[in-house]
Amino acid sequence: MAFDIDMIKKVYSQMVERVDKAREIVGKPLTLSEKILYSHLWDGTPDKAFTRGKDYVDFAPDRIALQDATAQMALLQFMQAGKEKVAVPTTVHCDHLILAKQGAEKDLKRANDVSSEVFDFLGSVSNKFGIGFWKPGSGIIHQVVLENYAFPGGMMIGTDSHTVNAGGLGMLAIGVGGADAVDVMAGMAWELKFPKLIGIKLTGKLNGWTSAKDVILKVAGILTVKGGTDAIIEYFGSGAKALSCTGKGTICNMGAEIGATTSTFGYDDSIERYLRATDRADIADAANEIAAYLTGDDEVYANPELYFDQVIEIDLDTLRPHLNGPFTPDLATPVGELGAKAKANGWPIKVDWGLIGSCTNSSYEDLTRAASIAKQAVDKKIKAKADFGINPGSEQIRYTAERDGILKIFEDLNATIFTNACGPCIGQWDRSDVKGDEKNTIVHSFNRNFSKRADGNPNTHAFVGSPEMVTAIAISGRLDFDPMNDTLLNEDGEEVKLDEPIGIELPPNGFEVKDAGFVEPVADGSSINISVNPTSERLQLLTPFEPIGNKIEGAKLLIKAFGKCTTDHISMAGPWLRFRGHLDNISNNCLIGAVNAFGKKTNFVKNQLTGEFGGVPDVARAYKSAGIKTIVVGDHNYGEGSSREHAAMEPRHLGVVAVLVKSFARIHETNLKKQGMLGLTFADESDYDLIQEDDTINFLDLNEFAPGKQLTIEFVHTDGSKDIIKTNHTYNQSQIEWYNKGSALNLIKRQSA
Ligand code: MIC
Ligand code: SF4
Repeated sequence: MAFDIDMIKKVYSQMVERVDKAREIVGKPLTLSEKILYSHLWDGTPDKAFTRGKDYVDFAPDRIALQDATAQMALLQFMQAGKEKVAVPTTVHCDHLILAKQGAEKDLKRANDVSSEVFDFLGSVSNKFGIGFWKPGSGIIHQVVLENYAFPGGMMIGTDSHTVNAGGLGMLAIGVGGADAVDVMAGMAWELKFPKLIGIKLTGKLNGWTSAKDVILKVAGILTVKGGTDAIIEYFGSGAKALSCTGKGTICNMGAEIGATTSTFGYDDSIERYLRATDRADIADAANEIAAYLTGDDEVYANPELYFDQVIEIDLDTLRPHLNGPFTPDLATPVGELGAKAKANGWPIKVDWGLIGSCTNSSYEDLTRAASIAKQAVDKKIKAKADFGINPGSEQIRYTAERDGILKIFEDLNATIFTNACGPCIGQWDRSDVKGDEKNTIVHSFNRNFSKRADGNPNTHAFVGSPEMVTAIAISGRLDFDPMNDTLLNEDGEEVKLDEPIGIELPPNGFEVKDAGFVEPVADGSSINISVNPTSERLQLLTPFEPIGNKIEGAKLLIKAFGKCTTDHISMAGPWLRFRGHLDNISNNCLIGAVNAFGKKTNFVKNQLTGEFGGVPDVARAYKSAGIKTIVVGDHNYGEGSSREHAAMEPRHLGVVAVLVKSFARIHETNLKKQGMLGLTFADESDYDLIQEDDTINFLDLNEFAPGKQLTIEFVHTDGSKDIIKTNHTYNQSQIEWYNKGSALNLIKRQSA
């Protein structure tokens, strides 16, 4: 039986009336995305149509998921909101804090020792406030959500950008910062700009080496890392129906890499099969009763150009397997063409590691397809040239894969089976084969490959591919290997070829698990006390931010970031995940990965008070103690990647008042607003070039801060000359209130008091 089935039935019971009403108001057939959006309005039944890409709308999500690395800050904020219980079903998943080193058993034990303080804190806060708790080792948040909580037609938010994975089950699942989750946990509406809609029509059928992963690798190549910003991507067509539910999940998961608000698929047979296979026949039965409401209207899919803002068509019959990278997930190259490209660019051809799993690609189908390649290597006497590691997505997947002999196949290839957790995908990887900054190549089936992400080494060239392609490449040990055309030499000196992968969509003997790792909260948690040790280096209670006020004069430039500046550059993960619950300590990584436009070095900026250069956090702290406000300047898609609100809270804590960039990634822009800061964009992009290292900065009309009104900023250069520039912002009136009060949380606290 499904969790929270009554909630799901309630959603379905309202859906028919709300969708019918929306269709009448909008005056035309509806996409699935619109059906879900209009049936989740905070105000109930729709009474007006919204303008895509423009109107801010209040929504009522059905559920929330948090993972350990973001939950700490989210729950530290929620604890201040003055509530007894969470207002909607919520879960916490311990998956990001487990270092991959020696294999599952030892690694999990070590993590439970090293991070017991944090896990105990998350466990007791969950118990107190009625939150379901998934222990370390239970699996990666998005797999566990897909297996247990996602449902067609639902809307959820999660404090992780890959929450969007649940779109594979026909949901609108959206990644947010912790402060957004706090709103909903506290029983308030969740605000989102009504998204634009991109329709992707899939025709044909996947075949041979091509997998669901290649659909999204291709889409990333077409749309680039910012092409999905402020849009929902809806997949449809015969090719979509032919994909497995978990394959759909993979495609939706990596929608985060193109900045999409979320991605989704209409309810169909494969989704029904997955629901039944994961013991949720009750949801499948309920969904079948309103099936037409859980997918787009026929007219929409027949003439998509009339209903979507943009339409892309991909023919799965001819789609080729891809490898994307290095350093960015949208650099798409068909397998077979990578050798020449790598040579031209100096990317190492030798592959040192193949890694599969993660929240993106660890389904039963993924593992069986990869295992079918691994088995051939063993049978045909080929030794894997690269090291090989696997992070199963959940204990249920791991247990079932072990029972069915799949893990044994990988072990025969000398693979290390790591914990059911994020591991190397988030830099939780104690990699011993490469020393220092040595140039090297790895391939993985994860979603992100930003610089330094997996192992902290800026010279690790990471390429993203399907699990079966990663397996083949790892076996060959070469980036230019094309398993469709090339042969390998086996131990007997014979040339052998790998046959096409064969996968099994769902386990023929059903999923099985002994201890899934779930802890249900007590019914009444009011007597549970949460204590945070004041000397802890991992957890720190929050002190409310003071409002910045409407006078910013004499501010200094902390850093002008050059080029790609993701949340990994702003607040690195890996070893720093250890401080995610301690704002002051984690602030010591603030912007240390960003490249300074002056001098092109990382973590090396001028302190204008002394004329000396220092690390970004140190210089920021120097300005802060001198009572000087600072600003950060950046390029396009600033804050791409993670939902981590630390990337906003750290600069805020260190005295940064405004972040001025060419464009923002959606979640990060909201995170800045929530923490009571100014997130601004250049009205004229080329003004970025006017800003100099020693500038003194004055805001000229901040006292007139209002929706839709530009803000004017004066940059006074050291030679006495000035540039006065216009900046845009997207604050509405209530978001300006967050700024005025110092943060959104300060406002909630006032309201509950
Ligand atoms: C990621 O994949 O970058 C993460 C780590 O899961 C983040 C969340 C975090 O920073 O804790 C995300 O995707 O939001
Ligand atoms: Fe974990 Fe990687 Fe998925 Fe993020 S992308 S949730 S780090 S597995």
